Amino acid sequence: MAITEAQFMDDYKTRMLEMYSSSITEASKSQQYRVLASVVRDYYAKHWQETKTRYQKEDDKQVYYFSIEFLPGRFLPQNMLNLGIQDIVANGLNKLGIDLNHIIEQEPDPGLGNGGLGRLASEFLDSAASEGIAMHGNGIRYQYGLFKQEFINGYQVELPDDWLRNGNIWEVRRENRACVVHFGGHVWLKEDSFGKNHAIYENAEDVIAVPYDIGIVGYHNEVVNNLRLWSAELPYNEHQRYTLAEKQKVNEITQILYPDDSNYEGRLLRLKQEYFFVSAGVQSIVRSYRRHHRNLDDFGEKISIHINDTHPAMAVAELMRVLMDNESLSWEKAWNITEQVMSYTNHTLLSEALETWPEDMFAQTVPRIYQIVQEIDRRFRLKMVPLYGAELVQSVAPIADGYVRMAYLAVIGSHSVNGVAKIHSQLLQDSVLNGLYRMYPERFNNKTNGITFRRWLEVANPNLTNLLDNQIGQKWHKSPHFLRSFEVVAKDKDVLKKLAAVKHRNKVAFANYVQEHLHERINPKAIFDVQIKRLHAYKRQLLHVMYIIDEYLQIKSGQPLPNPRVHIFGAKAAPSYRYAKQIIKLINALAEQINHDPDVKNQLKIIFVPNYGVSLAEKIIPAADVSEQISLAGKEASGTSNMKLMANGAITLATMDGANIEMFDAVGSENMVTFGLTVDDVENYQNYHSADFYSKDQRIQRILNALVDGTIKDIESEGRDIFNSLVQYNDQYFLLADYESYAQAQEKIDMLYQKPDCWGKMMAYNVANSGRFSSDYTVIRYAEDIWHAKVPASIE
Ligand code: H53
Repeated sequence: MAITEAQFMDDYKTRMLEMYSSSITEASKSQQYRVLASVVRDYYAKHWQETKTRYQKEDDKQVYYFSIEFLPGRFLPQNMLNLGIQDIVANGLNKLGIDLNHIIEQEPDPGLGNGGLGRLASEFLDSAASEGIAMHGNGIRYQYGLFKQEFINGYQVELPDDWLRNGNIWEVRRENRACVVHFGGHVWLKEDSFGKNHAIYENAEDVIAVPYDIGIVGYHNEVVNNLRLWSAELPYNEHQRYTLAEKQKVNEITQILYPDDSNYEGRLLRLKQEYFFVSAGVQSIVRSYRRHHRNLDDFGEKISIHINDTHPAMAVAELMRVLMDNESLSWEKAWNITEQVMSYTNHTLLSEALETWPEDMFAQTVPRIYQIVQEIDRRFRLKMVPLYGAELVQSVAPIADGYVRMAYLAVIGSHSVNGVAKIHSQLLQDSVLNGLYRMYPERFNNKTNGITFRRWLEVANPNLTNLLDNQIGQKWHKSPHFLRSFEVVAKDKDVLKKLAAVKHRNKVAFANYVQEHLHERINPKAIFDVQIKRLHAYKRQLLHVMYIIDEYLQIKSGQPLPNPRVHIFGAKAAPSYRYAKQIIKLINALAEQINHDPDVKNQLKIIFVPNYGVSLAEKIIPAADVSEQISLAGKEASGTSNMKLMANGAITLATMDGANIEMFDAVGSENMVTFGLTVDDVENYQNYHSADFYSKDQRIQRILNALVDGTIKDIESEGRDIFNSLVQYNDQYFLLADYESYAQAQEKIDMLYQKPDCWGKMMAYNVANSGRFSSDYTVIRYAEDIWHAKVPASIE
């Protein structure tokens, strides 16, 4: 973008006056932030409008990514980077006496997602815009984001995340694009004098969906796509007055994000949320298409709707509804279009995360959608029973045993179904979706997740970015495959030293952050051993904790550790997930004890960073030495923090699960430390008795006893429950079976860390081979194989 420093300073001062009638020095930091955000928004406003017009003029296929979560992180640094103005802004502000880094810290992270799913959706938006692919987000504008996490006495406490308190500079409310969404009541079909059916809604509850649009700025390419988030409001009617209770009931729909990650709770409000953003999204897509097309003949060629996990699966039935009830298409014509338009990504194999709605709740909440799903079910059975038999068909039909099954609906209504890592896609075909795979094998494919190097290197790790730029040039900014050449360059010992110096500088920066915010001193020479992800039993933070206890007992018995270690955790637990919260308490209790035990003498520290989210990840990841990716094999669909940490030169300590397997293929066995049961081992494990591991292995015994014998203070009930889960209730996630191999892997890490040349080479190989995990490539594969959308940028 062609803007000079002088021009920027002028724009900034003027905007400060316009918005706050204030001078720069008088303004608060938060005002300084809002002024800057508003100026930056102006810089892409024209591109935003022009992108829209160009798409219309060229009649490009438009892709809509429907997701109940987005996790964009701060927009300001990303937008400045993508517009190519970060240096101009930093220098200009500097001259005005403002430190850009302080201003960036003022922007709250939009809490519109829980974890991997939402973050991936945002990375895809960034990548699509950067590749010039016409892809837009469709989701919910939650008034309150995921809760703000605090620890009180080591327990997780959830506080509201009022992220919109000071408004959101990046969004534009578009009342003129509002839609009506019908809930409940009765629906019947009335034939008009031309023999066409019309759906008549009686006693339905109408809710207005008002869109708020956020521009998604592409990287140096003047493309700005759209993220449309819907907010629920009451219909405006001057004759009708509403009670407070009625208003609250409607506002409730978009008030709060459900704090569950890969876990499903069959709650009515969630069903409403899902239909709300799906219906509004589908209606607005059809309406805007109709503004520029005389009929719907080419709709399937020009529109793609992507169903991100099962939450938006009702899009299948909603598009059918709109095409039949509003556009008077026949079932057959509408169904052909729907199959052509829809595609679905599955993100989990966990049965507890696959949505199934009780039929009566579904029928009462979205009666017309229920009728349509019933008809989809009837036709599916009619076609498939003669081919595959009643039993198989029953096992995968959209409605069975009193439930509407969203994953099956999504597969049946889409032309493409994908998993998010090779192994995950394979397991989907072999197990969870096997019945449907047999019926529609051509629909199934894999799209391994990816990350955006712009945020995880250029924004988050300027030190490493500079080193890479100096060593291999800047081509990797546009095509991360070029990182590969760092492998060759890094054969030079001098470069490895520089790489080590970068890591050290990042560790010092994080140590300073920890000291300032958590009042704990950590030694930057220690191994920074990082596990950052939602707290979930299958992710096995507890395995990591077992090793810390092991280390602690070792120190207490008089043996020093080979290297000092800092174990860094970031994790939120769903508020209703008792076991996960007990593990949080355990980690905090251990931290309290170990960090203050004079015998430990700073050999060992635990830092549990509260309120983990995108902005904290940007601070932790560049400083990480070890990346813990230790889920039970077969449980983590892909993972994405594994890729971010790899790109930042952390060494992965991993089970053969999700995308770890592809990372292993990329770097080779010398550059990654793996351990534990494989998917096949887990599947073939006959008669697992965790109690045997406890009784036979003295090391495990010592560790687990520490949970219940008072060695670890202040965890009376948690220690006992956790102990029981592992010993009495047969350790669902095979921690004890994997412990020995995990501990050996940790010992290997210690050994490798003591050889700086070797460690440096491993770091370099990880950085150099991470390029293939760029979400730019992933999105291009979606565009080419699934959406059949134009990919303008040629990739080198
Ligand atoms: O999605 C990530 C995966 C990760 C998986 C996660 C996920 C959620 O965050 C929420 C719901 C869900 O079904 C899956 O757990 O393995 O990397 C993006 O694909």
